[in-house]
Amino acid sequence: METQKRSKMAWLWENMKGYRAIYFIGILGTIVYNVMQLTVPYFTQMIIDIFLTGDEAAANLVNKRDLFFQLIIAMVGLTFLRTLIVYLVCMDVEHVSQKVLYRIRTHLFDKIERQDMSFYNTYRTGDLMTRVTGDLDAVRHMIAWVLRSIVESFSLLLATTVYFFYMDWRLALAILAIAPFIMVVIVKFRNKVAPRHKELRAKLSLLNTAAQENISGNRVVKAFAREDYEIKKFDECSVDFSQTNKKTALTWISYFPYIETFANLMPIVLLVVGGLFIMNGQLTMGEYVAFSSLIWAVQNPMRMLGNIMNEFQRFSAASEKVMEIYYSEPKIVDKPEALDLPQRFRGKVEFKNVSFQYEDGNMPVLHNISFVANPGETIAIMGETGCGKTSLIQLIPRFYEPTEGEVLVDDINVNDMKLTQLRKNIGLATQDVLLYSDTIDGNIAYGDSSLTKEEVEKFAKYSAAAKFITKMPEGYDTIVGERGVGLSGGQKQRISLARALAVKPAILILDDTTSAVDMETEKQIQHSLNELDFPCTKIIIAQRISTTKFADKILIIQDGRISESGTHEELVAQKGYYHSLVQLQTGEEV
Ligand code: DUT
Ligand code: MG
Repeated sequence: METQKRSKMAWLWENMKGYRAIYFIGILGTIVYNVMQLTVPYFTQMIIDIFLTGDEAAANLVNKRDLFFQLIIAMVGLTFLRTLIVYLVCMDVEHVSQKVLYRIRTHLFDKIERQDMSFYNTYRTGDLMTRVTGDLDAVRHMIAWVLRSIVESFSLLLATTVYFFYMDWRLALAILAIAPFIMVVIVKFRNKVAPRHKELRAKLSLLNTAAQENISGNRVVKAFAREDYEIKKFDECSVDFSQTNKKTALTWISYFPYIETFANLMPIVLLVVGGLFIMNGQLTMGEYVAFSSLIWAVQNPMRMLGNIMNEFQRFSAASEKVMEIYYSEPKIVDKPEALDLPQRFRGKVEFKNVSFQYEDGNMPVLHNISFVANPGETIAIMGETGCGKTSLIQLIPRFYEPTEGEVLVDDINVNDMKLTQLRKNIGLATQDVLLYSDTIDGNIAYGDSSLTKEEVEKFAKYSAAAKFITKMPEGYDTIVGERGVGLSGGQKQRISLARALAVKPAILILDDTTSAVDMETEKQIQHSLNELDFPCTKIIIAQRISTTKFADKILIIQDGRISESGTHEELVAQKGYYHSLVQLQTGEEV
């Protein structure tokens, strides 16, 4: 996989393109303000050695008064300057991190949006949500904090080391001899904490999925009075997540005493070795104070490293998830040699020996399907639930590709067409109606936002929706969908039909779109479908004879095979499945 090929840091670096220079300035600033930390102890050392201790201290205080004040002013001035640099650096890296975050997020959403149908069968919404929110934040944190902290720790450590060696290399060596022990502890910690973060990330995704599914599926929960059960289930996820969180934190806590012990040994070494050196006259008092006031600059980076390592592992676990989507490619894409067909299609649909199996399925769903729908014809598809009707029509807009055979539109294999050109010619009303949280007007005009108000109303009339829409308090401006006014199943179906019609498709596909409307309304819809003011081939999945009766051809699907095909009269005469359906629905002997 591509994810493995590219390292996480290289990926991050790639996405920092255009901001690398200004990020580098921030990093440079970080080095500068950390090295500047050494100036205060340096001046302090000078003040002590010149004005406080030594034989000439009293005389110097009189003779070199100016120098004394200059040193004090320099100390204060540099402190202010340092604060200013810290502020600017923080602004700088924050800016870069937000820009990079925005770039990755946009790319990620783009990827998710363009994925195949099968992608959505694989990934759960809650998991995808985690990737575009929490995981991305870990990536941002890497740029805004982790990398900067690494530079901060190392520049401080390095500068202090150099300064220590400059003052007295023996004492410096004695203090720094402790550092390797701390490093060993930190590497051990890293190995322990890495799997914890992976686990934590997985638990977070489960938690988000549970929340998302419960919120969007709350009606089902209510219908079955399963609130308590779901609350308990969520609580289990929640407890699990917080326990894993605690475990991760405890991992650090269990290593912390070792690091603290080693870090606290440093001042003791200074006290003992430094004390001996002063007594022997090898070290001035000023130097001792400088050592002592800078010992934190060695201790702190050591302590920080644990934290940095922790955050680094969080980034590592999160970026892996982000990169998986970042580099994912939909399988169903335009071929490089795809034909350019900008004209409106005539609307001929042909299946030639089509067989199909879902990637994750273990059995073929469609077997050897062949039929032709000529431009303008109406083809009805009927069959028991689960026989493969929806699967069949999903091959026309190339949501999936047949495992065998060909699907042709206007005598061209759909695989050789450009996806947008193909799909622009198809109006589809799916079996599960999904409306957006938008006005009714906005929902109907979803496929073509240039639609005028009059046209929207016309299509609402075609789908027998105009009457109930005008009765609503705000008519076409009523907000529907998640937060809006509730609609009945049949009302939703009719809006979805209007939406499919509004693109004036050459091929109209209706998947059980009138199942929830009453007979009378259905009749109206049928009438207007015959009177459409644009040419259109109709492929209609339905259960009712009344819907399919007047079709040019009726296909009966049984277990993924076409078992009967012909007009109403022909099929009734065959006395097969269709015939029994007619008897069942009309209650008459025919
Ligand atoms: N199936 C899958 N994966 C999917 C969708 C469906 O394996 O993503 C299976 C389930 C079923 C068969 O394919 O056994 C046919 O499903 P389809 O949805 O095509 O059936 P239908 O004829 O549309 O049934 P219904 O009338 O209930 O809508
Ligand atoms: Mg179906």
